[in-house]
Amino acid sequence: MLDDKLAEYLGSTAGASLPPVFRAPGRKGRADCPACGQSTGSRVCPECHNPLPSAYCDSPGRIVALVGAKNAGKSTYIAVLLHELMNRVGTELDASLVACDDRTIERYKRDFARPLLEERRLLPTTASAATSPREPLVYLLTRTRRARFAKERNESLALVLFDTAGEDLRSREVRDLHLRYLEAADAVIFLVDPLELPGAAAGTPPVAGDDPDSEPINIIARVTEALRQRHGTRPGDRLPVPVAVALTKIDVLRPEMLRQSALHRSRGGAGVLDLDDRDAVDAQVRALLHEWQAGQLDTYLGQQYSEYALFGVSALGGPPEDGRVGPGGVRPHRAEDPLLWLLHRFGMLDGTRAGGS
Ligand SMILES: Nc1nc2c(ncn2[C@@H]2O[C@H](COP(=O)(O)OP(=O)(O)O)[C@@H](O)[C@H]2O)c(=O)[nH]1
Ligand SMILES: [Mg+2]
Repeated sequence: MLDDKLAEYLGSTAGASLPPVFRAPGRKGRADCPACGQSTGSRVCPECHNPLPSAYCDSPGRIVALVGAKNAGKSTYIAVLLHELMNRVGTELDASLVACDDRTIERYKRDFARPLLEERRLLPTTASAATSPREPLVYLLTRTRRARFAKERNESLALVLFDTAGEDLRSREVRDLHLRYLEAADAVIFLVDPLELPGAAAGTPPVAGDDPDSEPINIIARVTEALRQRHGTRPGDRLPVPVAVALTKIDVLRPEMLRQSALHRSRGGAGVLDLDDRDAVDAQVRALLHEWQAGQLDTYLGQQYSEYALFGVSALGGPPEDGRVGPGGVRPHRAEDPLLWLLHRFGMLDGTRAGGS
């Protein structure tokens, strides 16, 4: 039957049909309908009536919001990051990544993996949440840890990935109805296209022109505002939410700039976070931001967040050609770095330094 709350969220009655919604303690993941007595394992959000993932993904969840201007590379990055986690990086970390609901499986295949990884087509621009409500991708990441003198144990993390277009953040209406999760984010991955920074394009004007809403500092300021609402911090206090800021598409940067640099090297893959490498990349990206007249972004993050880290990634590994992935295929470079850092922050990945701990 038609569900009014879901219809309101979707902005249409199409697809807004649901069995009756009722409140229940939901222990063991099931409950009986008070009206007809039928038992159900389906759960919906009490606010918007959107379906929730099954109970096995319940705890402990971390919401990672992925934010960036239009064209920053968000969708491409999500496609590649998830694929890396399910394959190479998953193997390295002894981690499995499993979708928590059928919609996630279906959407990942249809909107991300099939077009980009199989058909090698660039992804279409993400529609605004106002016209097509955004559903998150929800995964359970489970890591087996082997400590030298302790028993093997599994640690799990529900990873909730939202792909948010920067332009959605300017409308309070859209923010209130569709982007409430931003307030609840446990971590933010903020993607910045270096070619949009004034100094990086070297002569060519940034593609977005002078739309202030697509400027990285304005987008991160909107997110900061949302986070402050939940945390209730005073303006002078730093927010405790870790923020990973990644320059995307670093394959387009002039090669002489990257040669023999930390960013250019590959990360040594050993199932730990190499803290020396982390420091080197962080310093290099900071230097690039300042060189490209985006030092303000660095300063702002330092003022607002107690923990933020800078990254440089390439999801594709090379420039696309004619609307398609380049001839070498998708060859990600350091795409997993921001997530590894977050896992380290969440206590799920050890950090090491060359000189011992
Ligand atoms: N050279 C290069 N281009 C990229 C990369 N990732 C994305 N792009 C380009 O950036 C465009 C926008 O990417 P998309 O993921 O759709 O951005 P979104 O709007 O933030 O979701 C794509 O069409 C690609 O042409 C990358 O790693 N390298
Ligand atoms: Mg997109």
